[in-house]
Amino acid sequence: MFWQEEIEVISREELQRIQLYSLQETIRRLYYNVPFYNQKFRDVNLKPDDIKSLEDIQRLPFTTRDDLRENYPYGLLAVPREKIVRLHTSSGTTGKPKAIFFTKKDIDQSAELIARCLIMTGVKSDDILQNMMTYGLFTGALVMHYGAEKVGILVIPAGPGNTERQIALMQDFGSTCLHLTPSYALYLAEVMDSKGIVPQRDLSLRRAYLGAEPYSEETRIKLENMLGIDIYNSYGLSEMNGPGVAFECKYKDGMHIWEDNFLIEVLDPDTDEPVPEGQEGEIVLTTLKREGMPLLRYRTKDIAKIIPDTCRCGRTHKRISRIFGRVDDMFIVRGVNIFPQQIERVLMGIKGVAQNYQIHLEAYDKMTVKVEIEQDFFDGNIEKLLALKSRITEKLKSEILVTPQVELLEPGTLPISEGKAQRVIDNRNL
Ligand code: DLL
Repeated sequence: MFWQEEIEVISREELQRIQLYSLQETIRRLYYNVPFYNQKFRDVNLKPDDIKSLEDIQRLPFTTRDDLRENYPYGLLAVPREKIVRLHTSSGTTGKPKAIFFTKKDIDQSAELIARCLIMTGVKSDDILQNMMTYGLFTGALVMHYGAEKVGILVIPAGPGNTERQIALMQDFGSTCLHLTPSYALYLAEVMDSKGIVPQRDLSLRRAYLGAEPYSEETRIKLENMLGIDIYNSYGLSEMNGPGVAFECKYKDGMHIWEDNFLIEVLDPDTDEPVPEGQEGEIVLTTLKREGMPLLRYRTKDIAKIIPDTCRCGRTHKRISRIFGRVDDMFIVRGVNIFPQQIERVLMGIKGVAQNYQIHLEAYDKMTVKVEIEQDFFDGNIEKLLALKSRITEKLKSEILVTPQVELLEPGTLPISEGKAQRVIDNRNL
């Protein structure tokens, strides 16, 4: 089922023709309307007419998060301020947030992309979406909300938190779809379990859309089993509208990136050179349809790869893999590069591990993985507990090549997350 069949199954040649046209148009607007980009073009002695093919994109300057911060608040607008109808921000760990602006047309376009995503997963007019992302400056909830309304389904603007009320809403209104972060989904599943709610029996849920933070295939499988639903991965970032950049279809084998809206490059983060399809690298995105605040070659810092073949669903837009991690998420223990994702993948694949974990970095060579395990393990049988602990330690060691300290905790010990979880607590003085 398609939202707009024509564009979703368009031939690659035609898609590239549209991309080139949109790229040239975007560049012209940036050159003439945004002093920051005008200067960047001058720095490399480039005029809009020099861009004659999609490959020429490699001659264009990058845009970084720091560029967004330095031009905060209004410096990157490509239209008069009066044409802007919405602001979103994305906060990083340091400094000013990044401000992202939408014109009316941008709002419509982002809703259009979400509509494609939802329909792609089989949403029909009788579906009911409980939107458990945060409403407000974060893009997660509002962008999804407008897209779901465009499809014409009932949206429950629940926002995150108050998990018992969330479950009551699901029961009272028969929610069929959920939109939330994976860490909150893990907590939700745990609460349902502790209250004796069997989603398959007591609720009408069919699917959930999980995104805004990395999670592994193991977590998807665990949650699908606990909740008895299909879980679809959703990728996006505020700088590119928020959710709706790339989304899984019903085959759940990579996320289709809407290439008529976003030009994707996958670059080696060290050399900035493109890597071959199928190889991991940093995702770099250029907006092709943005009116208010187009961005050129934006360094997302997210690491993923393009899945080379075409998808069984018939859509011609390329797919990206799960996001492996962020370039800046990586930490080093005893000289070994480690991504939090690797630890998550191992933990969520081990029977007996519950839903929550945290990684504590204490010194250059000391890392503690605190992990909640199922309540049954605290029945006084120390051997069973120790066996689980050594299984977790061994499996982690074989994945990350260093031996972490492992601390087993009862469910409900670690802080819960209703939005993006903080998985790594870095106590080192680096
Ligand atoms: O998280 C937008 C969003 C909302 C996406 C709801 C999906 C669903 P930001 O707060 O700007 O925007 O954070 C963007 O989150 O660069 C990735 O590092 C990470 N991220 C987003 N989706 C995924 C995903 C929203 N599916 C940053 N898997 C991105 C892994 C993700 N990481």
